Amino acid sequence: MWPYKLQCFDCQREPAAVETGLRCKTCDGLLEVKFELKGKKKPSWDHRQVSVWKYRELLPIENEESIITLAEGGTGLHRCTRLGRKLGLKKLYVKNEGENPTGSFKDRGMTVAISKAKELGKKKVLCASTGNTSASLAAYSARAGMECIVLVPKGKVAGGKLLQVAMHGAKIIQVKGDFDQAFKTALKLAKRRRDLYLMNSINPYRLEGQKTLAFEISDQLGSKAPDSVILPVGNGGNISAAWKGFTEFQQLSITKTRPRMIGIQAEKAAPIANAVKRRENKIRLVYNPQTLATAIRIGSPVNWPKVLKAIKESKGTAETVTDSEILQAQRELATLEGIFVEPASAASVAGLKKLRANMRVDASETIVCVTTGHGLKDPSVLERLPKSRTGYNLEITNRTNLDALRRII
Ligand code: AN7
Repeated sequence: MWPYKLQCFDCQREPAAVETGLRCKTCDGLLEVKFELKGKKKPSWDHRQVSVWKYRELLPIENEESIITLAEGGTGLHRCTRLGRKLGLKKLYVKNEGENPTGSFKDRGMTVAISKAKELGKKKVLCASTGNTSASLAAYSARAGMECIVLVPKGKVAGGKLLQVAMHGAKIIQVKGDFDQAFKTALKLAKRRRDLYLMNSINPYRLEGQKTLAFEISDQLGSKAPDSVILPVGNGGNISAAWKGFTEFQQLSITKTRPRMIGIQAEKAAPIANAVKRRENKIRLVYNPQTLATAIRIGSPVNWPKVLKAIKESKGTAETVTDSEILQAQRELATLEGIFVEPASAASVAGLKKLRANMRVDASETIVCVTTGHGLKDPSVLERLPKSRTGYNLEITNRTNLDALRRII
């Protein structure tokens, strides 16, 4: 690990004794890990396999013995020629984060944050979640031998995710309300109970793990940053972490350029995309956010200042998509490319389609859509598939012959 400091994202102060704090003591701003990269050269890591810990010099863990890992990162960057042709794009890639150990991008951040928790001597970890964060935390805390408590919005978490949390033995608290209320409760709890360490993306160490998404994309493209990166946005941790990653690679002269960062939200849960569209530098909270992409059903995203800065600095943009656009993109990616992602993840592809239709991305651009979670996380989508996709009935009797299938095959 290279030396780093914890710093306030807003007032740039270095608050004292912040190792366990989650906000700046002076101005209540978000915290950020800062590595001093001036004059530094790329570490000699080319011989290491692509993974989160390949980049350990740029991760804030002091002792290698503290590392808790399930082999995260190293996910595929898949060239998508069939989908690309349909959208009139020459160089379209999907970075499929569903290939991580618990099936979502959250594992990148969790391996780093749980390792930090261990370094800090924490025994109990806590998060509020729309599903994936809790599934990931439940797995990593089990691996670390720590107690885990998760707060989830009752009845609004996809079945696969809830199964994961239950299987790993975390304590599940079902909150009557949505994610934003669950998160508020978790924040209060973490303030009151110092023995509980909050692992949401307000935790700056988690975002350090998540920035490796940008490192891997650049490495997989041969030390080149793409022109545009498109991600689904909920709390905004991932898009801001990816921007930090692209920035650090440019500072180390590994890449020459940085991509446009493009965030996609569901139409009725879009505080950040709406602020970008209105050219406002603050968000307006969305009360009672709605979308079938439950992972990004968030109206009060904690990382919004980081997201708006990333989009502005990168000359990026944001867009909204409807639930039916999301479902259609999910099916297209699955049928054209063999990549099965959960609805929230398909929002990035749905957003790309919309931007392309409005000529806001060029045919020759190198574009990376990040798909954040595996399709098996949310089996409820089966009920929304057209009948033609869910099969035909065949009764087998003594007299059945293959002619019965002639109409279909
Ligand atoms: C599949 O699990 O917030 O913008 O509590 O599960 O970094 O919040 C999940 C978020 C995108 C949004 N795609 O990422 C949680 C949670 C999937 C997700 C996002 C989430 P951020």
